[in-house]
Amino acid sequence: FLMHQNSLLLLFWFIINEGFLSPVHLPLQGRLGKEGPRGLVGPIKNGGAGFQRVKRGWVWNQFFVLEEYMGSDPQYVGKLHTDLDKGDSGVKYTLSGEGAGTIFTIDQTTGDIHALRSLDREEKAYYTLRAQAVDIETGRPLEPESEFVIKVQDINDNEPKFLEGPYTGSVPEMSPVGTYVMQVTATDADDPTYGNSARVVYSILHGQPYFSVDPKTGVIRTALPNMDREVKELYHVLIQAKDMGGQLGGLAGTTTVNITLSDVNDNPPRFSKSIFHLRVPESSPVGSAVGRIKAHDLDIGKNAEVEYNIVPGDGGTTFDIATNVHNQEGIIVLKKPLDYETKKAYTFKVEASNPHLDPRFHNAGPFKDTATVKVNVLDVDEPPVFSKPSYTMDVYEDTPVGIIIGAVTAQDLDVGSSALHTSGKTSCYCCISGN
Ligand SMILES: *[C@@H]1O[C@H](CO)[C@@H](O)[C@H](O)[C@H]1NC(C)=O
Ligand SMILES: [Ca+2]
Ligand SMILES: [Ca+2]
Ligand SMILES: [Ca+2]
Ligand SMILES: [Ca+2]
Repeated sequence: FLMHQNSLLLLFWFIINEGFLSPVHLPLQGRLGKEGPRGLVGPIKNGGAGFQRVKRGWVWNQFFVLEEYMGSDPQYVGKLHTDLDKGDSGVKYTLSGEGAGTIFTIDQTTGDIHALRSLDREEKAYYTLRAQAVDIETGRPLEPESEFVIKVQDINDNEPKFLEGPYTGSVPEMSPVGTYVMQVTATDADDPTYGNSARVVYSILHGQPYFSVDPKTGVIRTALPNMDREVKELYHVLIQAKDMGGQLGGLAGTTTVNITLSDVNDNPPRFSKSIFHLRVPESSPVGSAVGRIKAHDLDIGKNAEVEYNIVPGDGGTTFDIATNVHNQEGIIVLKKPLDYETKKAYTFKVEASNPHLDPRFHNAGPFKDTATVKVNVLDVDEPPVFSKPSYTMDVYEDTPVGIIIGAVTAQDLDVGSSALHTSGKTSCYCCISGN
């Protein structure tokens, strides 16, 4: 309804401006008529009278026709007129150029121009035509042929459109209020040089209180402090662009903007428990992995990389710890041989920290976690061990069977159940037993 009222007002304005308020002899001169050089064609051609003669009636530059006109009758555009026309039908007006005869018709006698169909300014904003007035009897031109423009006058029939939408954007979590996220732009096909039909104002329909949009520029910024990726990572923001300067009655378009909070290192690694128990056989070789512990980090990527260290002291010298880069577990590695008979348990502290730190999050205390590792060494039923890996014995040839030629010694290292002897140490004598 408002749009129609607008159109009517415009129409009236033109009738008043182009018709009633113009000098009677210049009913067709457009608003821009004084500026264009064409306006001088008549007077100059007509000689020395110059600008005094400007009121002579064969001067115009621009007509206006309202776009998207829905009336049942052809829309009146304007009137050609020459002073040589005495109203006795002695003059014939003709039209040529863009749309002449198809879109625009002229009444040969009266010079009235009409538009036969509705026009779309967004498709074509100007039509350039030529007018001629000839003597109806002789066909002789009464005036020089004159070029003029019919301008299609804008109405607000296009809503702003986000041609590049939908959008995705990203901003670091924990950003201060007012941090730039991205810019969205809506385009309005209507005439930006006339009225407010293409004057776009942005607003946010969904996404408050987290984000805001600048009404003029479409720049989206954060509007809430301490937005935490580990709590909520993805936001769906709905932005509206409305023409008529955002006023009631304006046309609107919307776009969605998916905004992801990117990660910052605001979480230290945390052990799931304060004590880890490991049971390690005393026979484990040096360099082997004897246990795994895990500190979990809520962040992602680089910010979730965990570095493990054994806190110096106590039982720490027997073990080492390294990170499994695939799952960020701490792998406890045996650094020295274990011996159940010598030491049955070890206790040491392990620290988990991030190698990539963000100094903004250090004021809330140490950015790491510690846990205790208790290792129980398991006794292994070890076989007896010979005193030497090999023995050499010298024997004379012809030595008779059964003669002792030497002895080997083996020892059982286990405490308690000895397979050989209660002393734990046994010697055996060797002799030649056969051929
Ligand atoms: C925004 O997120 C929604 C839901 O996750 C998804 O369906 C849509 O495709 C996303 N839009 C863009 C532009 O990524
Ligand atoms: Ca249009
Ligand atoms: Ca328009
Ligand atoms: Ca518009
Ligand atoms: Ca984080």
